[in-house]
Amino acid sequence: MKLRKGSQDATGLRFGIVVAKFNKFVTSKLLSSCVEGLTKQGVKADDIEAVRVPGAFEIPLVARTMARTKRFDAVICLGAVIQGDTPHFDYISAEASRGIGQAALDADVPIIFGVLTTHTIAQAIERSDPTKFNRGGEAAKSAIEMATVMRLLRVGEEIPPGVKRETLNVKRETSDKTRAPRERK
Ligand code: INI
Repeated sequence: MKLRKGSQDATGLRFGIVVAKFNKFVTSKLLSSCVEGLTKQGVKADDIEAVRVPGAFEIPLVARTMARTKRFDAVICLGAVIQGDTPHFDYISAEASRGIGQAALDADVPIIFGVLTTHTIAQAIERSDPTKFNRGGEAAKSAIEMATVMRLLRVGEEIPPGVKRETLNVKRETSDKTRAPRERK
């Protein structure tokens, strides 16, 4: 059996983040822990681009748009949907999760679901706290793992079936040619 798995070495990887403004007291913590999680693993600050959106409902469209640019190895979605007295919570959380999953499949780029859906404010605070559940940091780890595993798989994709890797001049790592050019500043 050949077991393929990602790693936590994020050197040279680029990440997009979509973060909801709604419940900012929670999402700002998710954002800071997520960025810290990425940089700790070797991502350069210049290789992280974050976009704010009004609420979790707006996340999928922006995540899909970012992913489709192919400028990112993964896109991370951060938000906090907290249950209230009306069914609003159900609509927002269902649409955010469905839309984020669909966006990843449409764009063919990993998109990470770092949206908290909680019954109470206390639960949301606990989950965003870097000293407790640290969901922002967890989202960063998932993004790095998915980005690295997709790279491994994509190197295989470039080789036609039946052709041995050794007969080709293909390096193990994805070459820069397979990545979209960086934007000029
Ligand atoms: N957006 C959230 O991110 N979290 C919530 O808890 C929330 N609640 O409860 O209403 C919320 N609503 C806003 C929504 O995401 C949209 O921004 C709004 O409906 C405009 O489309």
